[in-house]
Amino acid sequence: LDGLLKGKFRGCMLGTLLGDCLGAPFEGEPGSKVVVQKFFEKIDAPYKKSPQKTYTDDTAMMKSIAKCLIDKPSMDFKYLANLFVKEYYNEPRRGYGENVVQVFHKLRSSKFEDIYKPAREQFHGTGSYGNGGAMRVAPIPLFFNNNYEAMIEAATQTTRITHTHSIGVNGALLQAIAIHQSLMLEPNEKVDHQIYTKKLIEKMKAIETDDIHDLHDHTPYQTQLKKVSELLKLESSKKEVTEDEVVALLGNSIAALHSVPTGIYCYLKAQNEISGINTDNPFRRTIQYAISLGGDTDTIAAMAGSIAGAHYGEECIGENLMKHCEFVDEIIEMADELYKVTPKSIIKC
Ligand code: R7I
Ligand code: MG
Ligand code: MG
Ligand code: MG
Repeated sequence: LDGLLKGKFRGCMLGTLLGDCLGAPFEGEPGSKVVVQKFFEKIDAPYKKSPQKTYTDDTAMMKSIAKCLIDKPSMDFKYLANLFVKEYYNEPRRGYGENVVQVFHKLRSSKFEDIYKPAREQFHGTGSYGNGGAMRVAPIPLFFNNNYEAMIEAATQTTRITHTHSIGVNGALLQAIAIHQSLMLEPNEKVDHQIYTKKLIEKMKAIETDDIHDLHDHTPYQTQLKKVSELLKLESSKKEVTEDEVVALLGNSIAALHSVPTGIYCYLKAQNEISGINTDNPFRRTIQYAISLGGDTDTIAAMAGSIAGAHYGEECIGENLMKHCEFVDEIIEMADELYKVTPKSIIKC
């Protein structure tokens, strides 16, 4: 059991890294199954030498969350704000969101006096609804796998350093909950997508309680998850759903509402074969399909990849794909360190 959970920590964090590195070259593109299949055929082959893909802000910020938990397992959010800012100023060209950099500037110039104030001021005081909170959250459900309430609290506070809009925060919570749910599964077990989405909807019911004043729908994530569930149900009755239909229904943008449920859909759909995606490996199928949707490819693949990695574990992540990504060894080391400081769990896999 010990080894199993350790492999799931690695799988989950590598899922973020690989989705990010392999998705980044396609970010902002319209999406094409054929082009992405060719790309994966090229890199998922032995002895293939090609330049490594670099990671972006998604992984950069996930690293900071993991480091914070490793250095301060009691969770020090001011320390985390410092790590985000330090990481950004060390390597500002990692493709950060256009507006989040203002938060880093303000945090630094205010000497971290109120770590939540700069994020609150974003977008004329509404806060950001971008997917930046969700994309980096993976270490939180790993570390708090044994304490759901603490996971929710920590995921909320880590997100609020940059994103205070309820859509931004609740997107990060949904992503954390999905990882947590998949961590509990047997690696070879196929999960029933109707039960899986129903559980997510129930948990979001407890979260989407406050009035969201600038939206007509006060339970937007539950609405999105119902669409995910309907799509998967349709497909089990052998209906083909095209990428265009998925994007039109669920979205593929940098908005958390239009990317977090999409990532969950990619993970669940990719448990089974997908036409035009030629691989037997469900981890590769997950990120390859996510990238085929176009749009915010690095982030949707990173989110879907971390859920898939939490389910299948590192065994499922192919050597060939890893060889094409920067920072793999460092992420494995971090996952192991995080595992070491994680309170011993009673998790049932
Ligand atoms: O959410 P964030 O960290 O960006 C993450 C994305 C991922 O795709 C990464 O891979 C990287 O490419 O960026 O950064 P933010 O700047 O807070 O939000 C991202 C974008 O979402 C903003 O630049 C806006 O375009 C949009 N956005 C909003 N637009 C209008 N009103 C976010 N919140 C709002 C809003 O309230
Ligand atoms: Mg990115
Ligand atoms: Mg971008
Ligand atoms: Mg992105």
